[in-house]
Amino acid sequence: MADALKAFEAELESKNFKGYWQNVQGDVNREPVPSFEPCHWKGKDLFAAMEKAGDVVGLDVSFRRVIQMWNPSLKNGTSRTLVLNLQLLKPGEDALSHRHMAGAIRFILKGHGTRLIVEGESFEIGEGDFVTTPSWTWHDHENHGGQAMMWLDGLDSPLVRLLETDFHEPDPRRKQPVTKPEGYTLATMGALRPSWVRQNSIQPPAFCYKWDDTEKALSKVGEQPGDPYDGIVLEYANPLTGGPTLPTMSCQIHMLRSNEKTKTHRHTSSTIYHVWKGSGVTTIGDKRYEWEKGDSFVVPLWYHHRHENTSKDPAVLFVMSDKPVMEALGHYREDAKPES
Ligand code: GTQ
Ligand code: FE2
Repeated sequence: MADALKAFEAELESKNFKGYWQNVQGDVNREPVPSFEPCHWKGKDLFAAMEKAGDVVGLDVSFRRVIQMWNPSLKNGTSRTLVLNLQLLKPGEDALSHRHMAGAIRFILKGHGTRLIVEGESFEIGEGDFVTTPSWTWHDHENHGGQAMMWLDGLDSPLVRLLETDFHEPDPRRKQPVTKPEGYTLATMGALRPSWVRQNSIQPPAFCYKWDDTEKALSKVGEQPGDPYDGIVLEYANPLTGGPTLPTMSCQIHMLRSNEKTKTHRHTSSTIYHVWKGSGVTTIGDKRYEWEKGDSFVVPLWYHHRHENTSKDPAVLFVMSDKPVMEALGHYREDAKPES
């Protein structure tokens, strides 16, 4: 009998068929089992490494001077879908223009005087500013100031790699011309919009969210109860639709107030955190991760997690997650851990 089945399976295989009983779908799990693990990157190590990179890695060697928060439980990337990088651009440097399928965001950590040029608009950026370069937008960076600039890059390139849909085009012009007036997008794609300009319904416009505004918003909502699992949360919304930052990622600022402790939950989206201010502890699964300014960490999907601000000052975290992907596919689920 067993021999007959084996022979049958061989026959199926020879014709490019597979029986469902041949373990096609592997072990069936009753709930998500992530294949990658939490990870914590120390800011001290990251910035020391980047200082070295500034000495030994020129833009002739590397198109962008970038160090990845590599999750060693993955071949590449920070989570299954997203990657968090640190980029350094030294005074006088130009990072040449290109565009790619991967959507990207920048969160500026250090310095001022650099310009990010996206789709013909030049954005002057400073610490705490947040800029999007949505999928397939031309982007180059130039540091004509006297200060080294460092920012976080968040990209959905691991997801693009999974989907194998990457297009990637170096700009034949090397640098793109600035064709839009200063402040163009802010003035036309916020609450006031020219009626004749047609908008892309999937990709948001490239947009710059200034830290001053973020800080103001934080102070306006800082006394409210906030979210029981994340504290105070501000999302960098698509200015046209109010939807997520990019179709593939939601970026947010979280604030945990003095000694605030959140409740425990889990969800089918994975989240990457970078500590912008303050210090605290995040429990992921059964492990505690003590973090401080400059650190990054990742919470894979379906891991229980909770946060605690262990200091008297507010803790502010820059956060990105793939929740929009899960929501668009109908895969988003969330559940609270019953209090013990
Ligand atoms: O600045 O264009 O961190 O293309 C990775 C890929 C930054 C960029 C990254 C990129 C860029
Ligand atoms: Fe890029």
